Amino acid sequence: MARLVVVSNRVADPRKTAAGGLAVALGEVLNNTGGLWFGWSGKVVEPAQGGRPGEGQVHTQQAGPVKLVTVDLSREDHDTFYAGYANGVLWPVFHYRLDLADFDPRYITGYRRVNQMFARKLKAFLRDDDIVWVHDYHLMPLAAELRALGCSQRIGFFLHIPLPPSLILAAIPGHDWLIRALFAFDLVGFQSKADLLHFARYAEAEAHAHRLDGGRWRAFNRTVQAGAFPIGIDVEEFESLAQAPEGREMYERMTREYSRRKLLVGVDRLDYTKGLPNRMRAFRELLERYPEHRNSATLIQIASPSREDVVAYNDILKELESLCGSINGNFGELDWMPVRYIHRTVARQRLPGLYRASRVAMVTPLRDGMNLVAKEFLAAQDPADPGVLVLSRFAGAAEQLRDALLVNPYDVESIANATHLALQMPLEERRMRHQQLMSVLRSQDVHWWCDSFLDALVQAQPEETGTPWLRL
Ligand code: GDG
Repeated sequence: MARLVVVSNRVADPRKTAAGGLAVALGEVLNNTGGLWFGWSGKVVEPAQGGRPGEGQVHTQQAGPVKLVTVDLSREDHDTFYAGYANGVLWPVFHYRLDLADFDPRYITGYRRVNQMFARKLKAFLRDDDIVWVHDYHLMPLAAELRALGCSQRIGFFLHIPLPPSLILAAIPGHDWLIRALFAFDLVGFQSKADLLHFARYAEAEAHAHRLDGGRWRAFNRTVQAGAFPIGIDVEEFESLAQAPEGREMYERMTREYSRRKLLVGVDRLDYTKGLPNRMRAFRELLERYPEHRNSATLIQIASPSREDVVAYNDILKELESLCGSINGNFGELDWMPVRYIHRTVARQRLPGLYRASRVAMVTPLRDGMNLVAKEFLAAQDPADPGVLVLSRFAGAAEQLRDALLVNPYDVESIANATHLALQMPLEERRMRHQQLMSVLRSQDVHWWCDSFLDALVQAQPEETGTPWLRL
């Protein structure tokens, strides 16, 4: 294969385990092709230090055979492109939360400016036969900007978060520009069939695209191929993490500590999409409705800090703290705390042990592109005595993981009932469900995801480039 160039908002060093499964999987292809990974350095430059909008210093670093290229952002660009448009408009709206979006017109200007800058800086590193793979909602106009500079490489895009139905998308000022920009890619990948359907409906109804064969749509003088490529995890890497000393030590410590209790686990970035308050209400409902779980069931909820400079995240933090406090205050005993809430990041090596010691995982996002925690929990289980996954039907993972206990995350009683079922599920049924779920996980793991996307990108039919339609 030609050299792979990955572009994403943040860049990880694929040699470090802490980077996670995605970085490891991309790292493998990057290593094999002597590839390049391009994105933001994570550094914000204040005006007093010379930070100017649309400009940023470029840093290069070699990570084995892979070149890491990163760019600094000025304060203005960070606040408008990253905090403003990406996380204040696209993140909430794509998760169906129009009520949380802030359509300040400065944000879209910053978003365009940074995508233009990324295109300019990246172009200097590109070779004619590179395959470029752009990731996520921060960079939707990147191919259009590269095409406007004359780049004709094969360029694919993968959206890690959901794509909402047209009527929600259409509420974004500039939505037509945003979706039109997707037509500058050769291949656009979504997490689920539902997201793909939303793209198809939007393309046909709003952009008047013609549907061609082979999952292709034609509009704006371009043809784009689109498909669902549900992201997976590195099952083997996760299984071996569970067997590694830190994973085992965590497992043994948790099983010893909670030998008289049944553990439930939740692991999420602290984000309003993850349905954390409703999960706590469901746990309270479980204790109210099914008193046999009092003095027995303990929910460990890891809520790792994220995007703390965005206001909506502080609201969710306060709500969660108050719910946990009131559950522990009302139900707790001297020797039993119903909820253990941890607002910190736990080392990745310890997660598999925690998952494996838990009888139930509560994965109840209100909306999620995929949700990798659901998959990691399953991969960490002991197949002879596995735990049960309670999973939101609105996570992309629910399309694949039909043998989980699927719940409506808005319906607190139904989550409580499913959790009760999960806690009581006989061994035979737990094993059967786990076996079915693992066969899905293994057949569509992160390597399958990477290979099938890149195969489709390589095979996508080449297109005319640099059309004036795409000038932004
Ligand atoms: C986006 C989409 C899509 C969490 N807390 C800790 C920790 N984590 C790790 C988990 C998992 C990852 O972070 C979270 O992945 P998710 O998929 O659950 O969610 P997002 O972060 O929102 O990811 C999502 C994903 O992109 C991939 O396409 O599935 O839908 O929203 O790996 O284990 N890791 C460590 N400590 C923590 O405290 N080490």
